[in-house]
Amino acid sequence: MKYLVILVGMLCTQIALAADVKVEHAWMRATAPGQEVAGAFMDITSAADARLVGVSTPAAGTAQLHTMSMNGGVMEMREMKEIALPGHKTVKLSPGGLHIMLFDLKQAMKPGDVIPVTLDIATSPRHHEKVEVKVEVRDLGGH
Ligand SMILES: [Cu+2]
Repeated sequence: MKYLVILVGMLCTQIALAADVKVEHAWMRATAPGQEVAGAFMDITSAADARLVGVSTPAAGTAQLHTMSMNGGVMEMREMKEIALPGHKTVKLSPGGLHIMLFDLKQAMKPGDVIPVTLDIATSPRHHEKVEVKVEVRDLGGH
């Protein structure tokens, strides 16, 4: 079923030249001293079927797309090659689910900081759009 959805999405995006992607509520938690890995979260809505295929930021050495799920009572995280963005549907990257994982953070993330993150979104097999997102660092008192 998942493959069918992806295939249909690819057919549809042939005619969509601009994805018109909206990103809202982009945030991450403030980091603890010495913490070099953190998740980033946001709501992504694309006007047309598209795929999030990459992410980068000057604030981290590496950024990956991740998914999290329960497996035999244990939370498991794994890297995704891409995240489908069905047209007119808001895809939520959130704690415990899909997320962006930042590795090798260059500096401590303090509440109020704003981290620039670039999303690489494929709107068709040949067309990519770079979407600049400002990720707000929040203190949720979790440390
Ligand atoms: Cu992760």
